[in-house]
Amino acid sequence: MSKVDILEVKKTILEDNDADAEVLRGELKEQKLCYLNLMSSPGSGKTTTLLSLLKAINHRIEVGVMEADIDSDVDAKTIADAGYKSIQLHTGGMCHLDAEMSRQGMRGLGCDDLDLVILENVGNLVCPAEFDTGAVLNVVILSITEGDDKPLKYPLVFEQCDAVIINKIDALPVFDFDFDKARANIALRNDHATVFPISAKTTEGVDKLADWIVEKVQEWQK
Ligand SMILES: Nc1nc2c(ncn2[C@@H]2O[C@H](COP(=O)(O)OP(=O)(O)O)[C@@H](O)[C@H]2O)c(=O)[nH]1
Ligand SMILES: [Mg+2]
Repeated sequence: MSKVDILEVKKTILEDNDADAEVLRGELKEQKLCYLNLMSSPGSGKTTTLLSLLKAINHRIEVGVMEADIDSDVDAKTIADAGYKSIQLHTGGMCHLDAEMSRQGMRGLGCDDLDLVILENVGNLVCPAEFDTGAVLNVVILSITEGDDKPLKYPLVFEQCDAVIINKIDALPVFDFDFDKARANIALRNDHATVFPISAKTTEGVDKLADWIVEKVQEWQK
């Protein structure tokens, strides 16, 4: 197993995280570095999706991963074992990251050689949505094992995202997940989010998601 750096990130002392998030986006634009915040409930497949996605991106752009958790370094090791740059961020018990914690994480990761940093945010559909990380792209995973009604129950995270990944479609035969209902529930919250049905396990649908991300990163770098 790879050895990875673990960084204890400290919450901002600034009162206005929203303003700091705008400052961070400006810094990233100057550096031609894109930042994607990946959010979902625990176990919906963030790490597995990242592994499939990084393979599908296939170094068309260079990507580094920040794994945020309250404890452990298993996810950062999984990404490093697959041959990608990663760092584990510990949040000191907090269930989200803010813009300053993101900035500290990027410094620890080292981004000079990167086009994109992906944050695997703390598994939670509530807290992460309440704090702007400074991300350029916000993406939510809804796995079919969670049910098609989650956009109704957790509005904010679905309102703020640019894309919704519907993961674990390989398990559709054994769950009563209704795609039309899920799309309608997402549309109620957000009429511009692109929906990507995928299986991180079989990699079905992952190429389309990878192409969308590469395109968005190249747009940001223009
Ligand atoms: N069947 C199936 N299982 C998946 C898929 N994606 C993830 N899993 C499984 O779901 C569990 C949690 O996945 P993980 O990536 O660790 O989720 P995370 O906590 O959101 O990072 C693991 O047992 C994965 O193997 C998928 O597309 N299909
Ligand atoms: Mg994970």
